[in-house]
Amino acid sequence: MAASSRGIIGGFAILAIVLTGLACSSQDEPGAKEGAVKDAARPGPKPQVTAQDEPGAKEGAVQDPTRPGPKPQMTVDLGGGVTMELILIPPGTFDMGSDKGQGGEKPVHKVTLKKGFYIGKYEVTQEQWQAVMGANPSHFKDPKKPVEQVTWNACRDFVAKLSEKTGRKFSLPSEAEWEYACRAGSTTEFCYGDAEAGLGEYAWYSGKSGNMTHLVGQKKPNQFGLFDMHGNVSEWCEDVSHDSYEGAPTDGSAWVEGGNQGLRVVRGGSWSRAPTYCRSAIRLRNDPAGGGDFYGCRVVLRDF
Ligand SMILES: [Ca+2]
Repeated sequence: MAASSRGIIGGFAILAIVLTGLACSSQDEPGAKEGAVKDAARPGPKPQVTAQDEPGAKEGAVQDPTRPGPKPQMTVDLGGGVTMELILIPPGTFDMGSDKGQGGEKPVHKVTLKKGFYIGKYEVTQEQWQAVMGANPSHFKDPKKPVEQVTWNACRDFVAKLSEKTGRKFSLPSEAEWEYACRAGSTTEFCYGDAEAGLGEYAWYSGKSGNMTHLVGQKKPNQFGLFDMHGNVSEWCEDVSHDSYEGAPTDGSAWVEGGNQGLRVVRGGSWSRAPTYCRSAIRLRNDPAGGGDFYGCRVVLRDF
């Protein structure tokens, strides 16, 4: 009897170890943290699949194309055969910043985005900029390359004119929206992990870019299905630059009070930057009237 009991107890112990092991491996996966959408964090290049759940959709829910609600992707017609694709990012909570990064990336703090939002699947391209603004200021000319040599001020003009043209209210992303979208459930230095060695699969960056921009969407997307969040062109965000996250909003809104009012934030690094400047948490900044051939943007749509 005693031996049998030990056997049963032993069996439970083994089961507990197995379950514990499973729990640990699950937590190690990107997206296993609170608020992350599990489907969106699954490995594998299935962005369309990962983004199909609507905000608040339960894991494993069967997709029903007839049910009401925002669609996982949206295509905006800009006329002349030019379109812009957006991807719906689900609401959630994430840890913004990095304890291992530069001062401005600290302290790591929780941010909760209560509502989903659409964000550009790609950086704004030159043909999109041309369709909205009637000109193309870029140095590395190609309709399907990201627009560059655009200032923060010019990008604000772009989203205003894009809003007029389409009747939808577009904005530049907040830093929090940008980082949440870039991380796509990951807690690592890059959307795929910590190793700089893997960056070439996801990004055009210094030493691997041929010292130029590239057509958008050529590298792997992140788990939300977004391309070129790391590298290609750095992306202007709405926020004023702050030297740290002390006092930062925790609701995902742009931080435009206080700080260095003469500087705006750029995110994600570019074709001219080393890997560390392409990390998910890195915060760079510049004069809103400044810009070079490594500054571009990506749009968000919050009202839908
Ligand atoms: Ca980029």
